[in-house]
Amino acid sequence: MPLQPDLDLKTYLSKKREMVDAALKDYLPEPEGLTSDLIEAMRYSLFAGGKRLRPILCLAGADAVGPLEKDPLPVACALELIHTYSLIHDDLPLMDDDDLRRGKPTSHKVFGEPMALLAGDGLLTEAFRLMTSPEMSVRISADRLLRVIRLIAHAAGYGGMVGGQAVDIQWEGRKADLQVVKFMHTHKTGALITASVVSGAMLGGAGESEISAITAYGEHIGLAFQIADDILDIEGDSAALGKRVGADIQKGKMTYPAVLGMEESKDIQNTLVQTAIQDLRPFGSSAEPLRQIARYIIERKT
Ligand code: GRG
Repeated sequence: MPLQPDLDLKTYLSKKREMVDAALKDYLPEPEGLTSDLIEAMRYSLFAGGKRLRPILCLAGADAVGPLEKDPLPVACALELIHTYSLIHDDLPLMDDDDLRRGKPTSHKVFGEPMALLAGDGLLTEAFRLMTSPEMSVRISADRLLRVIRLIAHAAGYGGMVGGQAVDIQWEGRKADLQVVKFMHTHKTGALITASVVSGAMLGGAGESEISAITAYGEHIGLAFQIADDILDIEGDSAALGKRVGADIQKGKMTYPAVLGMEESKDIQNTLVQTAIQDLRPFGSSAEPLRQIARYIIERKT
């Protein structure tokens, strides 16, 4: 896709989303045989209408450093599988106990708790199978691919998303300070967002200085994304979001607005986005999608 400074983000996002959706349909098996209910549950959440932000960040990270179009797709889709698994597990009664996600009944409401748990497990493990598919090793060197997989495993695991979720659960209903809330946000949400854009850049052939710049960008937008999510939970529209608002306050979750107030939280998210855009200074117009995505992250309504 030719990239220009006057790029229309809406068109860019919808083209990438279509590309990801088509690939996901291709990669996921059809429900059949004895495991058809499990596959149905995996597909239900995956195709429930997410924004596909993580795969798009992966593709945009690759676009920023090189003209490759197709190579990152299995990794981009794997990121969405991991994200979807985390949402299914997060919605379970033993965690956040939510009935609605992406505007639809949550997985356990439709398929029951055991099948929802297994659908999440199935998506997580399939992500790693996808990243190691022969398609990936045709043009990406084994060293580079291993580095990408290790990065994503770290971001999804105890050192990232799972670790952040554990701290989030342990601090529910307790008054946390900014240091703890920042830890939760950067791990629970920020880590996978950072890994998404960095993995794309790595697959696109980025050198070490480009990887450092993109990592800084990812960390800044990752935290901004979760602060925006905190704000949407207070000021957002539940119909547009496809989930109930006000849940954080009701569950006694520690958020940026709860610790710092709304005005300061908005100032911080704006500063984070400006910093993220500055992180991209080494890149030219090829990074324009990433610049615009940074702004979109705090302007979004869903
Ligand atoms: C259960 C291991 C485990 C982890 C859960 C990410 C997470 C950790 C829980 C999700 C809870 C939540 C609502 C976090 C806020 C940030 C977030 C990940 C929002 C949803 O992401 P979007 O807005 O969703 O990208 P869509 O539906 O567009 O894909």
